[in-house]
Amino acid sequence: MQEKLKDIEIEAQKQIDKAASVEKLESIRIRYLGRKGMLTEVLKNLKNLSVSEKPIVGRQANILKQKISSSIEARIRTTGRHKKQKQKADITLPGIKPTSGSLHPITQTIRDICEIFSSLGFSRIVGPEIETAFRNFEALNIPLDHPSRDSFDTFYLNNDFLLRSHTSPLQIRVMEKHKPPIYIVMPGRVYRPDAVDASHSFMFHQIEGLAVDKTVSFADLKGLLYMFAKKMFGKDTKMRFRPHFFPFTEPSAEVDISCIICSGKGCRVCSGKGWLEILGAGMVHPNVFKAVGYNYKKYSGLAFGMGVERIAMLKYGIDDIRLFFENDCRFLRQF
Ligand code: 2U9
Repeated sequence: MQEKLKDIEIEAQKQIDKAASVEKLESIRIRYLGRKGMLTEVLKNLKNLSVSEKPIVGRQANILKQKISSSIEARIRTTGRHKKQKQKADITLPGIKPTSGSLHPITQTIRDICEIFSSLGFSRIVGPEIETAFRNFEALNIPLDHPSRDSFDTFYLNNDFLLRSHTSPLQIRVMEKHKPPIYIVMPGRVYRPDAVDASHSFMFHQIEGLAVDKTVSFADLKGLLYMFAKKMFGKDTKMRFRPHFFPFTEPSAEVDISCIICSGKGCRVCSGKGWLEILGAGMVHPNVFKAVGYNYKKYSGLAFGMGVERIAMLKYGIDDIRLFFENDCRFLRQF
């Protein structure tokens, strides 16, 4: 009986090695391991063996059963892979669509804003986030003892360098190097000592603009920003200027647009006022021109600044600034 088992093993292995299809292997399984298969027959006939032979043959038959079964499985896997590789060449199968990402809403908003100013003759420039205290404050007419410095005084690296609190020091860099005419917009990250909540973040993005030329006027500033607001928020957008104070511009204004939700009637988004503040602006202060060595009698300049997150929140109806920085794909996928 033990010899018979050896013969079965050799023969089964030969057939398994030769089998070239899953169907063929299935028929081998039936032949050896099926209900009427050779090995099943051996096990059924155990009862006719002697008491001493019975456990030995039983154990060997079971081991062989396991061996043949594993051998068939292994062969199925290789013939299966062979088959799959062949199927790869089936060019009639539909393709697998790759998932595509999209631009972050802040990146998208920066691009939208810069494109509008580019169509109005402004060049986009970027600069370092680490700045000198001189360019971030003194050159912008914010001396050490100025009260407005408190809301900007931010992340110092040492006595002289800090993370910029606005992109304005970049305008200083440009004016230090170049003579007018200058027409530039500057997007970038800025840092403030603000506690994080739904509308504040210690880091956010700004876009500032600067135009310096021989005859730049407040009328140019109004016309430019009105054009921007219509292109960004729709052609029926209205705009108003409210007098304000900034150290680096004089005169200065805060600029509102008619509420994009209620068109000025008053709603929850505009707190019933009908207006939404979108940016600050003004004419460049003579002290700023002095700091960069420009003749303030020869040149005049307009400047403006806006928070990108605020613009994106208004445009897309987002009520919490933190959503921009959490990297939650459920939020980001909507853009
Ligand atoms: C130079 C001269 C003048 C840039 C300006 C504002 C007004 C302003 C705020 C809007 C919201 C900052 O992001 S925010 O918190 N900005 O209101 N910015 S005028 O004026 C300059 C800049 C550079 C050399």
